[in-house]
Order: sequence, then C-alpha cells, then structure tokens
Amino acid sequence: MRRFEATQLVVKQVGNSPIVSNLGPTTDELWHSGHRDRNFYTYGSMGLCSSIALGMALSTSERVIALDGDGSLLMNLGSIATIGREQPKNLIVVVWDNEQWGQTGHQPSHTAMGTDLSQVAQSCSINHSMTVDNLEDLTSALTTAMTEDGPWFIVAKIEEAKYMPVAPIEPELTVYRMRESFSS
Ligand SMILES: Cc1ncc(C[n+]2csc(CCOP(=O)(O)OP(=O)(O)O)c2C)c(N)n1
Ligand SMILES: [Mg+2]
Repeated sequence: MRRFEATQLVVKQVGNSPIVSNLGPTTDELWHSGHRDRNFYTYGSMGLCSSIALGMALSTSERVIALDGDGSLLMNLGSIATIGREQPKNLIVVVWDNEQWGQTGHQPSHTAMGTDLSQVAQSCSINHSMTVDNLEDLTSALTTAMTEDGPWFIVAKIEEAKYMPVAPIEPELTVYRMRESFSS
C-alpha cells in the first residue's frame, strides 16, 4: 500500500477530526491530500507526532488521529508507553511503517530487522494494536477505531513511492489554525 492513497483514505474516513502528521513526506502527503484547518503538520520535530496528538486527545473529547512514522516512533518509544499509561479513549495512532528512515536516505529501521511496533504497543497496555498491509484492512480498522473506544494503535505497512513536492507549511499558522478550530 502506498502512503498517499492510504492518507487520502484516512482523511475521507475521519471527517472533521484533527490529524497530527509526522514530519517530512507524511506531512507533505497529508497537505497534498487536501489542506484542512484541522491538520497539524509537524516539521523538524521528529518523534513528537504521537506525543502532540496525545496532548490534544487529553484536552478534547473529539477523536484525534496521529499519522506517525516508524523511525520517529522508534526515536521516542516512550511516547507509546505514555499513551498506554494514559489510555486516551479518543486517540488513534496510525504508524506509516516503511521500515526505514525514508526522508534522510532510506536507511533501514528496526522494523526491517524484526521490531514489531504493534507488539510494543500491546506490551504497553494498548490492547487495540494491530498491523495492516492493505487499504481494505486499514479501512476496516479505522472504521472500528472511529466508533469504539481506544486508544488505537494501527501499524500500516507501506511501500516507498516518489516523494511529492514539499508542502508550503508555516508552523505558526498551523498552531493558530488548529487553536482556532477548537475554539470556534
Ligand atoms: C531529532 C532529529 N533527528 C534527526 C532528524 C532528521 N530526520 C528527519 S526525518 C527523519 C526520518 C524519519 O523517519 P520516519 O519517521 O520513519 O519517516 P519517513 O521519512 O520514513 O517517512 C530523520 C532522521 C530530525 N529531524 N530530528
Ligand atoms: Mg519510516
């Protein structure tokens, strides 16, 4: 499965829910899927996507979706343990697992060598943890995650594809838009 098609599917399925995206291609492809004020694009802040989404989920009753990356989560594995500890019912973490630190030169990550992030999540008391490798299974996992209590942790195995143009993101504007979207 390709991340862009999978991202388009996520955007379609989650309605107006806030989405926090990992830095680099994940953020670019979310923007190219169609900008929405409820997209929180991260840039440079590797390892913080799921942590930001956790903070958001704890501050709202809305469902919050994180689109994280394997390499970034591996750099901040503690965020999985904190999600397991806090048990936010309204948080859905999707990990785009291309088994590499893609953006910086396609170096194979630990998930290419046997690390199973959904098992890690399971061991951190995130009981709704799973791995999917096609659009159909991703759709069905998300459909359930959007209606049943979480936290949810969905590892989506993806293939690398040609990168899209870098999205014209202004971090200050991203924060402003997201805050406004909660207050209005
Ligand atoms: C603290 C920190 N270390 C390193 C980087 C450089 N860096 C940017 S993206 C990236 C790879 C991220 O990997 P992953 O989350 O798997 O996303 P992918 O590029 O595979 O989509 C790295 C190492 C950074 N931005 N911040
Ligand atoms: Mg990766």
